[in-house]
Amino acid sequence: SFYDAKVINYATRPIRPVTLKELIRFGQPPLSEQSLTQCAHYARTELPVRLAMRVRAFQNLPFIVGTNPHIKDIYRLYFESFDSLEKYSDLPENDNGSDLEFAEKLKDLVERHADNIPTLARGFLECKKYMNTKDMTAFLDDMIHARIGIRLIAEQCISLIHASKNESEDQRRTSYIGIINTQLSPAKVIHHCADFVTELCEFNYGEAPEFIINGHVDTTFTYVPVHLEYMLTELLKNAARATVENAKKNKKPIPPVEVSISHGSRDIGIRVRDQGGGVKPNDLNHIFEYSYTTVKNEETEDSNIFSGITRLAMQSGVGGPIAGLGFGLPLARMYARYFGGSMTLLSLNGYGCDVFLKLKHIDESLGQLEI
Ligand code: W6P
Repeated sequence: SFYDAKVINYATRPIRPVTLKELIRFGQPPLSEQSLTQCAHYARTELPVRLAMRVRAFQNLPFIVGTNPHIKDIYRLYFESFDSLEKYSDLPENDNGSDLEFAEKLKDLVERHADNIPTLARGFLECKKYMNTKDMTAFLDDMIHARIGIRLIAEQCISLIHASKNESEDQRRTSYIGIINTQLSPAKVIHHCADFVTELCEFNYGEAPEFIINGHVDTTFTYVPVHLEYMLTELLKNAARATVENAKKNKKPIPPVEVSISHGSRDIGIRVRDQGGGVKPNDLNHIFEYSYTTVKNEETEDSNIFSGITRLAMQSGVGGPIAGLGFGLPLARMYARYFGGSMTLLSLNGYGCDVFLKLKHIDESLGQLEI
């Protein structure tokens, strides 16, 4: 059809990777009309291509999988988003009269895609008998990776357009360039996440471990704060849950969770150390898999969510947009890897776990990082 041809036309264009350096350059204060126009132009031309590629990825799923209502919903959402942004892609580069309207459009898009991952998780859980684990994992890895890039481009553009429309003394003084913080303090983010997890944990279990934060607590680096918050919340939740459950099981007092920060020559390192009893060797290989991949027997969705390994990858018992679907840890590692970092878990079986989160100083390798 006419629409298929249009999608294919866009989906087969090469994506133009943007470096983080460039994302920062777009918004280097003082914000000039020209750099803003460049950012808006980049978003207007790049997002339809990336959205069209997502549409094609859905179209290439096995037919029966595409008929699942959850998956069909997300497919439609991508299709509609592509369709609504495509008309902006042909505007001349210096036509910035419609920037605010475009920013509103992007905001709407970002909001409408907010629940994609839990919805996809449910969809694939229902379809797992029609698709092999390898293909499903590849689809989800691809989808989630692309989603991170699409959201970064959209949110940077929204943020810069709004900043330019109400530029004040206040904004000129902050360390933010769009959604990027050039002076992000790991210690502060850890404190913030630890407070949140403590509350969650007390609500769930009636008690919570103490969080000890040490190492290079005064260091700062350039990073996307929401990414770091997501990863740390995920790690601290898992560490806290293992710690409390293990202490209860052994009728022992709850030991602290220790979070250490290092500022190395290439990486910012964060080690989360718990005494939660560790992970069984058999489960260790599955801890970063999407939950459904570890479910071997034909269980109902509910019993699957709350059984076995899924519990490890589960967010907390309450709230959280992806609670219970076992996407928390694979997603956290995806964020870590996005800018060249890593997330590794080591288990001292019977005692506890160390998780090493390493994030590249983007300041020092700005040129090579692509989104
Ligand atoms: C555990 C399992 C886990 C996952 C992620 C982070 C910490 C921990 N601790 O026992």
